[in-house]
Amino acid sequence: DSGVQFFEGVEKLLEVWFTNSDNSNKHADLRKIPRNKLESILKIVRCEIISFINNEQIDAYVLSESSMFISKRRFILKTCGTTTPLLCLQSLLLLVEQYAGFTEVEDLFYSRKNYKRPELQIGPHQDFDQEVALLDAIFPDGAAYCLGTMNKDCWYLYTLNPPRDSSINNTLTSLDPDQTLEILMTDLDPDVMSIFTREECLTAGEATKKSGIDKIIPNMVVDDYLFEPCGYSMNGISKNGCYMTIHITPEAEFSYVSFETNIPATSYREVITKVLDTFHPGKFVITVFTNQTSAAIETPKEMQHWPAIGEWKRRDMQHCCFKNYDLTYAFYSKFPS
Ligand code: PUT
Repeated sequence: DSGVQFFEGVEKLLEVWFTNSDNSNKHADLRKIPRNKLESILKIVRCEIISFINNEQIDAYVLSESSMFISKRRFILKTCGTTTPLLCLQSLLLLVEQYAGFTEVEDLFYSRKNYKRPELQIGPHQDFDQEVALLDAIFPDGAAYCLGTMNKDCWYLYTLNPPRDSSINNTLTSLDPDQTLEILMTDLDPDVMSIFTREECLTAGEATKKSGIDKIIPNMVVDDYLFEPCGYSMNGISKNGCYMTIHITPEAEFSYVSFETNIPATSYREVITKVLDTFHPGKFVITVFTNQTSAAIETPKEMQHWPAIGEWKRRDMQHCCFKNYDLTYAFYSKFPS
């Protein structure tokens, strides 16, 4: 025992899209939910807001445990540690109806990597079955998946996948282009991780520059935070509503870094390479969601041609087709585990 207090960097990620089935309220907007109501939701989740930036398209919050992004009809909550995001779901749905003016959940994604120490989590987050039971009680069309190796590194997903009926026009289908890239990294280079400590950097801005995070997706407005004595979070947003977010648990015994963005690109090869060159992980999971109108629609096909990325070899790859999205999951590592 090294005496270092364990911290679970692996996040639970909830993304919910809302709509009005009959277009009844053009002024519906999730950003109408008052700040004190958001704070009460986050209390249920066991975290709090520590910083905020916004523009016309998106509100971005750095939380004590990761991030929250709110735009007109998309709500994203990403929380690490022993937070309990699924416990706030019912209250969130009520607030959305009461304040934001949406009547329907159009799409929902709840995902996470396997934890390093699942036994330290609080119910229902100790195992995926419990999480699924909670979600199934709310969503009749929910579908649960595990991608990757169930006894080693894997990634869980719960999403809405209603049975298709070609005779009915699905009026809820969104045509807005959308895509999400996530890279979840473990066993990171200790020399890179030491940047994200108060011993090596006095400010978050210094860590952002020194690590090269500012170069991964340039020209974003950045809100970064360096924790005491170590740990780092950043949100980046751009005028068109795109976001990026990075969260770092640097301790060698349980190092973890997550990267997520929704920037459109015809290929993610460059951004993935930049992320890997910045953090030097031992292993990582990549997930890419693309909908029918996304510029990144060819990414799943392109990824089939990446049996290796630099020094990392692909150990696993899976592809799923959902209601509105295609999903590609891949796991890479330097060494076979
Ligand atoms: N994290 C889920 C992403 C879905 C597509 N935006």
